[in-house]
Amino acid sequence: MARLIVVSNRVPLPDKDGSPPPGGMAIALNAALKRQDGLWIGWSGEVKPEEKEDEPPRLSVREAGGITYALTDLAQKDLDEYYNGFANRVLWPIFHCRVDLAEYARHEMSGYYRVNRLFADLLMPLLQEDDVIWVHDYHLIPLAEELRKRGCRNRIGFFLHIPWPPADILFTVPIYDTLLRGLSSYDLVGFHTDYDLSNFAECLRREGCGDLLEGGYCRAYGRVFRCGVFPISIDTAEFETLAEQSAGDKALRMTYRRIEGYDVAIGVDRLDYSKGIDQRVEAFRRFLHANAHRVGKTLLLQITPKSRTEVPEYMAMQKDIAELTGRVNGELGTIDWMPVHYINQSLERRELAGLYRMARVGLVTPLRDGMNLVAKEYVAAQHPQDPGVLILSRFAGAARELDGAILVNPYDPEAVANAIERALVMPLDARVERWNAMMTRLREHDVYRWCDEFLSGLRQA
Ligand code: ADQ
Repeated sequence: MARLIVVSNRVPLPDKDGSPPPGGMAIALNAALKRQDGLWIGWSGEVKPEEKEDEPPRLSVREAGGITYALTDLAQKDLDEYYNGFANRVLWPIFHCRVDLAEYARHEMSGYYRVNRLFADLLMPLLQEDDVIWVHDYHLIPLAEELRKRGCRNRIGFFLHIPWPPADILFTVPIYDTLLRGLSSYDLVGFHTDYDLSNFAECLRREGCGDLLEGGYCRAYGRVFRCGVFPISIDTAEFETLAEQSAGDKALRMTYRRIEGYDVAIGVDRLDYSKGIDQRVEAFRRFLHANAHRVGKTLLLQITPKSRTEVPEYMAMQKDIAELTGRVNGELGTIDWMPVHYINQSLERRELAGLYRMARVGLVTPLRDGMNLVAKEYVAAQHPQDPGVLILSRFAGAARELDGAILVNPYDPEAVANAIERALVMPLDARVERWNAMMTRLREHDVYRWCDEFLSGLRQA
């Protein structure tokens, strides 16, 4: 079997005993890499010391659990321009349809291409003839083109973890055509949903540079390559087991005792404007106003680790959400009850699974999301005989699959407020029926299947 090379901005390293870090995607990719004598290459997470900035980039290579990891440090300037700059202040907001938040700077765009060239330079000498390369996410769109320029003829696949935007939105990126052309150097380009794929095809058509062909192929910039829909998923069985175990875990029960007895709605998201956290808190406030009998009996548990703290929009958002939750708690809370529990912490997966299971409502209301794995984790963690109800934004990729959820428009706080009440009064048989439909899908389409389908698509490309 050909060797597999995974390239991503960050590389989830195994722990001291060689087990992969928690998280469905890392576990599935690790399994595939182990089978295929794999190599995972990316940024080490470390900044190059200033005195070494002019030295040529180097890879530090090590092996763990049958996989080779090749990591490079990046200079502060690279990080500022490529990661915090073009990737997270242009591509992330625009691909999430937040043109208003995008700040385009030419030097950052050059930094983005410079780091992609650096990755190509580092990878080229490691390549063997039959290696299959799988590139992940918006940080590395130009990588295949850079590898091709250096003579690489290997199969290269690309998977986009975030949504692909509609044409008029993409066209606000001043170098959108360079990005589109970059993707045409891959052999397979994968998206989460059919909406993303059709947005991509529309961009090519509008630009007059390509279109979809029969049988999952695409022609663009004179090259034919495969394009497909590969909805990412979770390790469903693992989450079911973790949630079951949490019921008998005494230490966890102690942690929960303060919220036991309340009807809990749970939100779990990285701190990011795409996740719609402030709109969700506002919807919860309106729900309490509209349903006086729920006051003192229901609470929103919002678990939100900070992310991308170097990007100014993220710092501002942290402050806004903290202020909003404070206002709602001040307005509606009493000495013995707080409506919103807002926690900026990262939790262990077993803790998350236990909290999902005790929450009667999973409130997953991003303004836009490539997939949203929290929605799938919430479903997998439910008790089969007494499942909670998932309220899901229609703008999350997961809404294309999880048809047992109550779908909502996250921009409409009254609709979300009504959905919370509907979820809380939903009879058991309706909850079980909805949950069964979603769980059947998640058991069949777990993260291992996602990984296998992408790799077999790439082999056929
Ligand atoms: P994210 O934007 O990070 O991922 P998501 O898919 O929801 O979003 O995944 C978040 C993961 O982080 C989940 O596994 C969740 O359990 C975990 N997590 C969140 N808060 C946590 C906390 N407080 N403690 C511990 N773990 C926490 C990007 C895209 C998504 C896409 C994924 C995968 O933005 O749309 O679904 O990649 O492709």
